Amino acid sequence: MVHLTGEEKNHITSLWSKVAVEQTGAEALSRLLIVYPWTSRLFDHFGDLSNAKAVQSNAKVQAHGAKVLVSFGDAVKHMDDLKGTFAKLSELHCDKLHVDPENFKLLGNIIVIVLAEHFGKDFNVEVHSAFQKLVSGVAHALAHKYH
Ligand code: HNI
Repeated sequence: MVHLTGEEKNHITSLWSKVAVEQTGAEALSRLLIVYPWTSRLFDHFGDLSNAKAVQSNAKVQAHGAKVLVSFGDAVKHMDDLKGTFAKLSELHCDKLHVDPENFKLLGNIIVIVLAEHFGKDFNVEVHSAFQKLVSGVAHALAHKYH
C-alpha cells in the first residue's frame, strides 16, 4: 500500500495536467520492449518488434502505449482507491493476458524516467518521489487480483 500526502497528490495532479499522455505512453511502452526484450513475447501479434527501430515505428505499439497511459491516468483521478480502480484490469492481466506482475514495476520505472526526461528541472526530487509512489501503487493494485 502506498500513502500519498496531500502535497504529493498536488505534485502529481499538477504535473499530470501537463503530460502529453498518448505520446508519453507510446514512448514508455517502446522503451519497455527495447530495454526488456523478453516482454515483447506478450505482443507477438503486434508484428515486427525485432529491434529498437522496428519497435519505435510500430503503430500498434504506439497505440497500445497510448491506451495504457490513458488508463494509468485513472490512477491520478482515484489516488485513494487504486485497488478498486484497477481491480478489473488486474483480473484481465492475470487470467486472460498472463502478464507477469513484475512487468508492472518495470513499466512504472520507465514511466518515471520518461517523465523526468520530458520535464527536466520541473521533475524535482519531490515530484519524482511522489510519482515513484504512484507507479508503485499502480503496480501493486494491478497485481492485487493475481492468484
Ligand atoms: Ni496492459 C491490455 C492497462 C501494464 C500487457 N493493458 C491492456 C489494456 C489496458 C491496459 C487498459 C486494454 C484492456 C482491454 O482490452 O480491455 N497495462 C495497463 C496499465 C498498465 C499496464 C494501466 C500499467 C501501468 N500491460 C502492462 C504491462 C504489460 C501489459 C507492463 C506487459 C509487459 N496489456 C498487456 C497486454 C494487453 C494489455 C499483452 C493486451 C494487448 C492486446 O491488444 O492484445
